[in-house]
Amino acid sequence: MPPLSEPAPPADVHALGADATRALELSAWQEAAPPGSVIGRVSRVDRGRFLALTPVGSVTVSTSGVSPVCVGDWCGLQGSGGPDSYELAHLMPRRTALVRQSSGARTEVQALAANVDVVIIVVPLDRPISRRQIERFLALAWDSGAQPVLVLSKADLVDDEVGVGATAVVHSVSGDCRVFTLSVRTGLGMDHVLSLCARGSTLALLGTSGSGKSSLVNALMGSDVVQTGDVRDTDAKGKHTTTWRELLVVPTGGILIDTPGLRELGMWIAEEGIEAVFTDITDLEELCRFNDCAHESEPNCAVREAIATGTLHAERLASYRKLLAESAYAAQQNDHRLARENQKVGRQRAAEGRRRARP
Ligand SMILES: Nc1nc2c(ncn2[C@@H]2O[C@H](COP(=O)(O)OP(=O)(O)OP(=O)(O)O)[C@@H](O)[C@H]2O)c(=O)[nH]1
Ligand SMILES: [Mg+2]
Ligand SMILES: [Zn+2]
Repeated sequence: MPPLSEPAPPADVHALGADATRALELSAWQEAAPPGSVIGRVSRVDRGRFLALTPVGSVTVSTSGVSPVCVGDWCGLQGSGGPDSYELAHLMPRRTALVRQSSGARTEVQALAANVDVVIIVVPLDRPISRRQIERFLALAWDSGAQPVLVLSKADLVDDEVGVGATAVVHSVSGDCRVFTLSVRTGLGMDHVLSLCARGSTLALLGTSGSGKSSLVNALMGSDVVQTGDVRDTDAKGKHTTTWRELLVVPTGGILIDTPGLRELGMWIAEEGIEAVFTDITDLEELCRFNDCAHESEPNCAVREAIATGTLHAERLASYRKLLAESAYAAQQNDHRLARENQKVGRQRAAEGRRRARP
């Protein structure tokens, strides 16, 4: 495991991204808590422990089993002397959470980051733009409750013509989300990111491996605090350089969460998040004659009419359907898993009952 960076202790919870309401909530907990308790924000989660930034510095908290916290969580910690002997005493309710379905045979919802205000989706201009991928990242971001922003990175690597073409493609799927171009090499667009990175704001970076997330972190931090990696010559894809999520305090006062490039986008997104990305289609659906219109062969279907007149691309309807189907499938898998677990508990209870019934 790489060495842990030791961040300077922040002066107060505001410096860790708390707004007035959150600060009140935190001090209410602190006042009722026993002496030696401290409030913290989770900055990194490892197996068996997590790190939290607190007004008294960075502390290590031991955990067992699946981590109860994720990066960005606010928590109350109970100290028992020494900087590394804290226990999790209270987890504050999450206002927003980036969640995805974890990879593997079992469908499990995994929180990636909590209490994020702005999700910066980093899309590199040095490889072909994938509308589908952007739609998925957008759905994940909208679903979290945070505000997404699309950043087209590495603008210095492409000529203007390519840049303009790529931007047009991105605008065809971005909906209400702001889009701007960035280069950490030339500084283009850095003023936009910096304006988002103000005190009281928490930003999380999302994007595929090699898209330039960690390079942006370093540019905002003003020094190389996280590792960046090369991309493959053949297809400009990254090599998964960042392997854990980390929360950092930016000199401008904002909080920044770097994340590893998501390997597979088989993520579970609630229907609400998907609908937020496809408001062009959901708006049209309201105009369909039947409110359960499947946009197949029903009469007076506004969606099919829009495709016929060219105001909506058939491909976009296909993306929308595909994401909704995936979401329904994942939800169903989740139900199956719960059902199986309930069955197991039921069997255990029955076995206990039988044992007790024996003389
Ligand atoms: N020319 C140029 N290269 C960039 C820019 N931003 C990032 N890069 C390069 O792109 C490569 C990948 O950057 P990273 O910041 O490591 O990418 P990442 O998104 O953090 O990747 P993972 O940690 O693997 O998910 C590195 O070689 C960077 O130097 C940019 O604005 N211009
Ligand atoms: Mg990285
Ligand atoms: Zn219809």
